[in-house]
Amino acid sequence: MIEHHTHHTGAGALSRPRRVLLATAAVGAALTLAATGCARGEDDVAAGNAAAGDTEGQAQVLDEAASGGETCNAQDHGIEPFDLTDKKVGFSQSEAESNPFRITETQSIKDEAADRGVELITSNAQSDFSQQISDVQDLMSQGAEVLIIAPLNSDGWKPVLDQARAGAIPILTIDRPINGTACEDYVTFIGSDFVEQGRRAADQMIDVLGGEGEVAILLGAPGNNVTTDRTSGFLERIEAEAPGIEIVFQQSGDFTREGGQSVTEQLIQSQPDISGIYAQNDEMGIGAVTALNGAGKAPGDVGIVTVDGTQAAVEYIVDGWIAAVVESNPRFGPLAFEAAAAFGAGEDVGTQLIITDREYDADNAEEELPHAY
Ligand code: GZL
Repeated sequence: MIEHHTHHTGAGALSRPRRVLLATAAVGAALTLAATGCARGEDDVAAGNAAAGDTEGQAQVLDEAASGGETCNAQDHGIEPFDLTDKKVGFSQSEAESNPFRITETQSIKDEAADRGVELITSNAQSDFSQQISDVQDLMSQGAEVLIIAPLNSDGWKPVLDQARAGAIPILTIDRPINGTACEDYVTFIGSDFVEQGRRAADQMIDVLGGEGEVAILLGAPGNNVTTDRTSGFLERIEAEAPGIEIVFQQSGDFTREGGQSVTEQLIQSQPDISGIYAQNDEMGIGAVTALNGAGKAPGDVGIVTVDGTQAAVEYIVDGWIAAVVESNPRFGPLAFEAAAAFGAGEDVGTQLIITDREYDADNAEEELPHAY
């Protein structure tokens, strides 16, 4: 189902200073401490959150040091330069908007389009990949001339890529990448560093367990890089920093609350004294809390670390159920439209733009709760 959002050109569209999103050389910088293989301490968490700046729906801080890849411009891509405010933009959302990550992500796109006076049409594939392919084809047949896609899976996009290329329709991917060739199949990927999120979750798990114990992983949905990257970053850091921690269970909860709850119910049957649970998103972590509570566990009995940064999960830190949450920032609207506008104006745009993610734990959850979504 395609929704139509038309807005009058706001003054903001003309007065906005345009930052060219050039990929800078990924030299070491404060925000990529963990990338150099060393664990993050509390002051690194505080420094990272401070650098994330004001993130309630405002323009996201680009983690320039983590952003890499080549640059791309309209000429390289074989597309005539354009003024974005003259174009109809199509946005394809992947998962059902029951997850606050998806609700916030879609709202960020809609808000930025309205702010810039850009005509927007949107679709939601309700977590069905074949539906998302036909959604994007429908957006193009409804006249979308620029596409912003939050892909459910990273592979299987060839029919859409071919159709978009034939129609000189630039694609910007947010949230998860589409496997293809930058500046041919898509202009840029804008998202988090999911491997880094896994490393940061491991640092938090090591901290809460004191480096000792048995840990279960609630894996995300299969078939996309978020799950594989959040797993590889976590395992890499645990192996490097905490030989006393053993991973004794890994099962997918499909990134949903119901999935997290049912997998955790199975887990505590087989491992009643599990020390820690790494849930690869907040929704599964919240489901895990429901299961643990139902099994008579108390807050803090199990060290839970999750990824996303939703209000319910950060509130669970305040309540003592969850130990830490690594943010996965969904507010891609400002960066996506800034990249699309710069690309249309013929400017160079980085082909991999990494967004800065906050971190929440017992030391800062109450104070930083307003940044949660
Ligand atoms: C991350 C995004 C993930 C979120 C989950 O960019 O793709 O998918 O972390 C969501 O909440 O299901």
